[in-house]
Amino acid sequence: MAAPPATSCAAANSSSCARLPSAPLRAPRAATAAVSFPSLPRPAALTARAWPSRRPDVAAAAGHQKLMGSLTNTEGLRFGVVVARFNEIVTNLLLQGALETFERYSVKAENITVVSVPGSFEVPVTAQKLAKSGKFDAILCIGAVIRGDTTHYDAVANSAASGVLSAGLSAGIPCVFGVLTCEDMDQALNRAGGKAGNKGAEAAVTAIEMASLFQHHLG
Ligand code: INI
Repeated sequence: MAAPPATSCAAANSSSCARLPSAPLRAPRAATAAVSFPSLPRPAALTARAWPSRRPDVAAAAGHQKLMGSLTNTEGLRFGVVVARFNEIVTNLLLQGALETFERYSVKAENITVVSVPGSFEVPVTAQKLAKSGKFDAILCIGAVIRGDTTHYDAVANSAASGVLSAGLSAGIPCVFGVLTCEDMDQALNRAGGKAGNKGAEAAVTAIEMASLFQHHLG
């Protein structure tokens, strides 16, 4: 996996700066809690979209306080990961990308709980239950909704998106949307470690930043 770009940050509070580690992955740790998954091929390199912006820090330059989650201070952050088994060939790749990313950012395996559910429709209620348990700083939701010949796709995709949103709003805990909504399996695989990167990995970066923001600044 290619090393992510380092970033600079003009914010006064250095804990808000997101400098990404350039060190290679450490040796794999023991499996995370709850479920075990078969070994899978490595996902492709992450795309740049999830990385912190390199643009000038307007708020800090103007003297305002700027709050932003850190990707480096992940000590003690706890994550729930809800993963749908429907289209499992895709969701396993997304999960793998997410777990590798958590490890890369030094989130301890014992602080990650993976919960497996039948389909993306079941993700929101599970995410809400975890988010309200008080045991997690953020919930990462993973699924793959792929358009078929029926309108079921729209119902599942819309329910997953609005459900994950309302889970986060009602619990007051970040619930991150790592559910792919795709036209076909090719498109889904491209986003699960293929040409378009790994959206599970990108969603994990978002979950870390949001968990840190809430833990360190908005708690
Ligand atoms: N679930 C998915 O996660 N992805 C899909 O593409 C999908 N489609 O297209 O049907 C899907 N359906 C199952 C759904 O999530 C529920 O498990 C089911 O309706 C039972 O509630």
